[in-house]
Amino acid sequence: MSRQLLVTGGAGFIGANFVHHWCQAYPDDRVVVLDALTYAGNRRNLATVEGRKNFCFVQGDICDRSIVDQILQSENIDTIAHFAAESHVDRSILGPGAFVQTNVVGTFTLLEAFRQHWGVNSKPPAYRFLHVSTDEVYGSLSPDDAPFSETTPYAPNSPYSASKAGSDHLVRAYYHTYGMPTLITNCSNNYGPYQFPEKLIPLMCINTLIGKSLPVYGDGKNVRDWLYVGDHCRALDVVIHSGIPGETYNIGGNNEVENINLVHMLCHLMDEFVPNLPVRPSTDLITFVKDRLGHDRRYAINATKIQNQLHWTPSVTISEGLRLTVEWYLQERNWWEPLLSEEYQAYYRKVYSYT
Ligand code: NAD
Ligand code: TDX
Repeated sequence: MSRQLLVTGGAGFIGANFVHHWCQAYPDDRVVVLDALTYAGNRRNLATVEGRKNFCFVQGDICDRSIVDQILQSENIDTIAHFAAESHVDRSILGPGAFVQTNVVGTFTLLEAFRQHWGVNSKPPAYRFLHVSTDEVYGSLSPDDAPFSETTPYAPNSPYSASKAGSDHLVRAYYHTYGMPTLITNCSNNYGPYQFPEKLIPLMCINTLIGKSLPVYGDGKNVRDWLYVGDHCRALDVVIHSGIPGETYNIGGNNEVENINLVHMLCHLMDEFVPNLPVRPSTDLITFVKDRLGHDRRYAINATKIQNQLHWTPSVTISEGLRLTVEWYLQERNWWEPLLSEEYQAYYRKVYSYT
């Protein structure tokens, strides 16, 4: 069966990787991207699929009900893959309002529009609403705690994770109340091509290349569970095709790494790949800076449910994935240089006020 997909946030990091994956794997499916092109959205992320007859890009806000209704109807959408969000924790600390608006109100708008569209079409069993969420909704783990499972109670600690938790609860309620065929995924930290420069891995790669200090928050011993973005996209594919409506699936890489160790790994790759770095060894650029407010200590995912029930496992190891990612940022200087705009520099000064 071919699908007509609406991908919200498809011009962002994971959304664009997902669109590439889907267009390659299912060339007969229709893919419509709805994206507001905020600072994090970039039409160039979709350059390789623009021009395909089964692809269409619409610039618009997920909070705009009329535009959402119009796309659902005119494109006869049967599947929503919902990525659009404000996604950066540090920005949510500086200004939480946009997070509540897009992540909560935007998700609510999509749910309402899809509920109406699904009902008008006599509730077809193949319809799906996939909500792409995060492991951050579960809060923070101590070193000896078991990894997050699908039954771990929610305990979000940042405005970002609280807004994602709010949206998860709404999605869950639409299944339980209306029987709408929703699916929720909670994934760990992604990395790979097209990630905006503000996030840890691209930030460290870019700063090393331009000889800027590498800001590590606090003692650098916070732990994240890293997953290569292509593996996340394959997991979302199996959840859309084989996931059971109403269910939640945790997705993770089984790759717990302390931030400081990750930064060291990146520095070593940079030293290996780039002979003429402004500062060598690049570890000399590492600077411990004031900690992020409310900084979660450790995230870790127990992904046995999706592994056992849907037969998904990550395929890219952390060392392979970091190598691929560093190579991409080295080759794609023309992609990231324009993103270091005046607006970005102003944001950077606010977060890293020591510079
Ligand atoms: P991103 O910030 O790179 O991209 C977000 C995209 O959404 C951008 O293209 C932006 O223009 C668009 N957008 C923002 N507000 C919008 C609005 N109101 N209307 C329409 N489009 C809007 O984010 P990402 O890292 O690709 O994350 C995608 C999703 O995956 C998010 O929902 C995030 O919570 C979730 N997630 C991310 C990670 C991660 O490590 N990056 C991990 C787990 C889950
Ligand atoms: O300059 C930095 N220095 C630093 O030490 C930055 C940007 C980050 N960090 C630390 C904070 C975190 O412990 O590195 C870790 C990773 O930081 P981010 O890349 O900002 O990711 P995180 O806050 O963990 O959230 C990410 O993963 C879960 C995504 O941004 C979220 O959208 C996703 O839900």
